[in-house]
Amino acid sequence: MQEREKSSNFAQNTNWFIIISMNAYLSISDEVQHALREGRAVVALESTIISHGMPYPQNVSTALSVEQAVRDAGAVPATIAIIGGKMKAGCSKEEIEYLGKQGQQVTKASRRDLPVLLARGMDGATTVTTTMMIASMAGIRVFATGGIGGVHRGAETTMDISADLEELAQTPVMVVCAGAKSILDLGLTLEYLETKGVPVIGYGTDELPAFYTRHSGFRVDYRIDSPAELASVYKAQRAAGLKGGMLVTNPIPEEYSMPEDVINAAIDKALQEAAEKGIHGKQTTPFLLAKVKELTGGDSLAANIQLVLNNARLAAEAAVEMAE
Ligand code: PSU
Ligand code: MN
Repeated sequence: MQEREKSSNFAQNTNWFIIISMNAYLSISDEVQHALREGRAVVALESTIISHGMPYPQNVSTALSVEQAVRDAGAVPATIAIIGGKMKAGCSKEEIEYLGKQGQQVTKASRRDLPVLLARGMDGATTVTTTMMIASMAGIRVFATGGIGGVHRGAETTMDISADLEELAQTPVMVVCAGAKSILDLGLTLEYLETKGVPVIGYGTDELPAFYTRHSGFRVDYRIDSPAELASVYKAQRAAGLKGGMLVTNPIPEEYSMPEDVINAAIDKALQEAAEKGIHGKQTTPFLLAKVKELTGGDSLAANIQLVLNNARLAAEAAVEMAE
């Protein structure tokens, strides 16, 4: 039995090595490669949150403390981005600093952007979609972020639905987030995820958290209270041959959550301004995020930083359970 396990591990590792060495556009850092080869816990982290989600220099310091939080919980962080036309799993400190300084100058890279960015040797900050894709290519199973994209308010006419939802439906990565901001239509976002067959888990809660606040009024499919059970659900999904990932929504810690009326007023104002200015397409989410931040001052940034750290810790704990 043990021999059999050993040889199937060997076969898996060999397959993994062949797959990653076949992709000329994929570049995995030495540390991440070693961890994966030894079957240790690895947590993917996205880079659009660095370039488009927070101002410099807080974006860089946050990205580095998030990596540290993953390490403190016993896993190896892999910040993902596109640098010089390579899909990087495991950015260096210098690369994180570079993306943070470039800010909105870097292309926000979704699935449809990859072929051109790679062929032209360009840089790109990865969204939830492309971070999941690259994590999966590298063999990383868990990913921590702040908030995901979803169905925008008014999508029944604009058809603005984030590619993040499609990716969750097809790519086998567990995404740990703090729910979604109510710049989106949260009810429609849940409906869409249901249609696409994506399990939505509340961590320690029956309610979908709304990023800055712990409550949205919408129920999630399942409540799970331990990293071990998160890992077992992910493993069952794989063992049963099911496609797609899963969404873990982890509420912001009470002490950092924001007053609902303050945040909702800011969101309403941001949506109104976006409509007046005719903001659309890939600019919508970064515009709304920046406006909300501007309207709520430093408070929302502080909350944002804390919830990402909280998600990184949980993702690392789940990854450690998976590796055992
Ligand atoms: N929502 C947030 N913070 C973010 C994003 C969304 O609260 O940083 C970013 C993520 O990278 C997400 C992307 O994948 O925006 C979604 O963009 P769009 O709505 O254009 O798909
Ligand atoms: Mn969109």
